Amino acid sequence: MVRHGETSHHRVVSAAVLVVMTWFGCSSGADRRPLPSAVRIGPADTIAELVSKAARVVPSPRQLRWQALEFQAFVHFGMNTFTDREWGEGTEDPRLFNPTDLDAGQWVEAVKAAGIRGLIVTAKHHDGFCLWPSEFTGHSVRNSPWKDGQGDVVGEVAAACKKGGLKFGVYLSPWDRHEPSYGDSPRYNEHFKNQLRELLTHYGEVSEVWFDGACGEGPNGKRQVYDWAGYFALIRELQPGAAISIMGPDARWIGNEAGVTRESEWSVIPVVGFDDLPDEKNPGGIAHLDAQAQDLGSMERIAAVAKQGGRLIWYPGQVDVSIRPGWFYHAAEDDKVKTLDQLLDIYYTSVGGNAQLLLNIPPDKRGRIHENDARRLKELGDRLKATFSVDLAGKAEILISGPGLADGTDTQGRRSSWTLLPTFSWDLGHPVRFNVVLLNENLRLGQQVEAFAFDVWDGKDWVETARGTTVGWKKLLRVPTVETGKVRVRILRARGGVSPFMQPDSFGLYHDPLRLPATKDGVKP
Ligand code: FUL
Repeated sequence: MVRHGETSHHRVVSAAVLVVMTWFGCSSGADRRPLPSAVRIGPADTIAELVSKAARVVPSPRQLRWQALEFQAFVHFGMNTFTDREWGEGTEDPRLFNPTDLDAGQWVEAVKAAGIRGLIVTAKHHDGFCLWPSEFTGHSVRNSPWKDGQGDVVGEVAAACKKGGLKFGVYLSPWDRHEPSYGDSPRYNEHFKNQLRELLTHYGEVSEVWFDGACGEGPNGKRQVYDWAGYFALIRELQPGAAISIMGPDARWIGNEAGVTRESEWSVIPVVGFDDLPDEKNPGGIAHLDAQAQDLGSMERIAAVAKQGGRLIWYPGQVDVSIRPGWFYHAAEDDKVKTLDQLLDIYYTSVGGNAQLLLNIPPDKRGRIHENDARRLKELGDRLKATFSVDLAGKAEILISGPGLADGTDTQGRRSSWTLLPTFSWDLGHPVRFNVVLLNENLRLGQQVEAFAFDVWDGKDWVETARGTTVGWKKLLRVPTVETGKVRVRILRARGGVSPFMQPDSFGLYHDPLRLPATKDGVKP
């Protein structure tokens, strides 16, 4: 539990602070039970009760570690790299897999240059070809000419990640177009768990297991009933630290493959149904939700789900997007690598929009990240470093005011709970020139902010420069370049005891030296 006031790198000065701290204390820790990562909601809950339940849901320690990674690399590599396809049939000859110069160390260095902290490799894609010498199929590197069948791509990648200080994760496609037992549900589930066991026991620490939801079997295709609960339990047993993403309980798909986040990304998500509340021993099954819906977590949405009966879970978003049009390498796309501006837009709206960014960079037939992609990754990393290495807010003094503004009514006037809406002001001591603002919430106390405004002092008055909705793990605002000695954030709507900006690194001002002044994207909510 954060002890307010002690951990802040900003000096707190205000008479009002005592009031606010008392309120923080009441709202977050009055009863000393740990905050839950899931709660039930039902038709009997009033709006005020739903608001207070939503305010109390927090991430598991595993989810918090996952969120802190912020930016990971996805690496699609396999049979498709050699057949120039996106989805293989499962009938490809393993002898086609033959990288001439595979260098996992080069992958790691290339992605680290962008500031990436973890890497997830496609150990098996839908075609069933395994990048490790699985004992449970012949459809693998073992029957390829690469290293005379003695090679292990997964092993080389895991070792390179360890050496380079990157977290290591695996993508294992549940849909398998090669495996003969696929469709014979119990047999395939056994097979799949055997493969999972290999991946989770032979390669050291695995930080994430990524389960894809795609299945292209048509109406006459094979029908496999996946044993999700069994897969999850095995992962919890063998790699308790690993997050299970997408078809899994720890992180949800953002809903598109274009790198687009919602304006309001909530990590507290209502899902229909009273399935067992997941916990560490019982990760439960799949949470059924429409990951593509525009509104996943507003109070309106929570109220609608409560009417049917359900639960609120902590379920943060992950943005998977490729640096090229395809997920796998195609020489024809060498000049279609996303531009630096496109990548920056994606970075600011995902990492800076309460989501994790999983950027796919597909190695080529040599088994290396192509020069064009590597160059772009380096440009991205350099630009982010130039922007974020100095926090211009430094040791600014923080002033908290406005706790008397106690009105928790939402825009439709439907909310009856009382929410205190503070204003946080920073006196920078001297004029500072910046064009990026960083805000974050202490997620250990849940996600609270529903709307805020950012103002700068122009010497005479406060001028509103940006407005936003959710904050969550991190909100990055790109604002027009401005020079000022005072800034403030007004919380306009919140669910519970908001405690943003009270910890180290929870507020920052930065200057992107290469941003053109007053561009169209000047103010990004
Ligand atoms: C999709 C797959 O079908 C694509 O091939 C790719 O792996 C992407 C990340 O997920 O569902």
